[in-house]
Amino acid sequence: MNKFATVIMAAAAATLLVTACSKGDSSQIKVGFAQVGAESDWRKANTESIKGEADKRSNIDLTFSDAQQKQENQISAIRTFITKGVDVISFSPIVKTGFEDVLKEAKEAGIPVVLFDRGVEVSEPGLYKCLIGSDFVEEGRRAARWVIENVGENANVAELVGTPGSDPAVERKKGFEEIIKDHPGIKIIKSQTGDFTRAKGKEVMESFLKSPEADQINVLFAHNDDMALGAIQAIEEAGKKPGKDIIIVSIDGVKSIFEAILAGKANCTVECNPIIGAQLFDVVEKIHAGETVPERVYSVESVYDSKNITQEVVDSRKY
Ligand code: GYE
Repeated sequence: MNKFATVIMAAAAATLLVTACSKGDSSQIKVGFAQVGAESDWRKANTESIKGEADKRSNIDLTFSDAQQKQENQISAIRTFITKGVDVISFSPIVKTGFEDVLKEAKEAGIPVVLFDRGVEVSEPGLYKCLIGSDFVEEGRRAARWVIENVGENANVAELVGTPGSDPAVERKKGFEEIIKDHPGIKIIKSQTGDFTRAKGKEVMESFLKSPEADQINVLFAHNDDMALGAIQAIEEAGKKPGKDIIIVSIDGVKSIFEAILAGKANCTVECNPIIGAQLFDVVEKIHAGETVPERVYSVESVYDSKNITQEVVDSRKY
């Protein structure tokens, strides 16, 4: 073969490669993802991680749907994915129950499901391949241990609960209570949902601070940073000092709570990693290739407070 022909053939091969991998191509793995919504900084970072990772991988054709925190929207998005015949379905279940029927429909259609970030309660095994995400019970335990080590054996805790019935809200509460049950001086004296949002967190904290127990509250345990950030505003508006009069412990580890900790207005955040898009598509690719995947994949996380948060840590935080 002469040099010219070799160049032409190499160019043709390169074009083929590019075409074979371009988005919308039938050789790609079609993934339907049904997201919870955009309720928190954590969720926004998580969405970016999913979309960014899909963009990077030329073999992935992602259809992304936002359920705006409504389970019915999420279920109908999953049904649309089934009708479209995607290769893999993934979603972050808004709540733990109520997905059994649609999971069975996916199974009957032969479409594997990867649960992402949050788990579900189902009565039979085999309705999903894998759950990728954090250990929420452990996050709750870590928050409680921090309170015991840093506040001591006496604390009156106000709790801002996440979305009722959601995996992180149920399990974080469980983990926190599991640890404090052996410490009788630590009591949860107020507990209400703030639905994982800043606005609701503020509203509920305002009501806690107007209640007869207001002056007893010396610790706030918020199931996520956004609710804690809303509560900080409420505490300041009530003329108290967040981080001092009321010690604030929350979960996620978003940049804004790091800033609040540096400013002395919050005290501790238990990390919950939202940057798990790469883990998702690694699992998707394996399933598509017919490989077996573990039923549970955990994210790697730590605990942050004023001892390990510096300006550099804040500046390098991506979410
Ligand atoms: O903690 C919260 C978000 O499911 C882990 O959902 C996630 C939680 C996260 O809205 O901020």
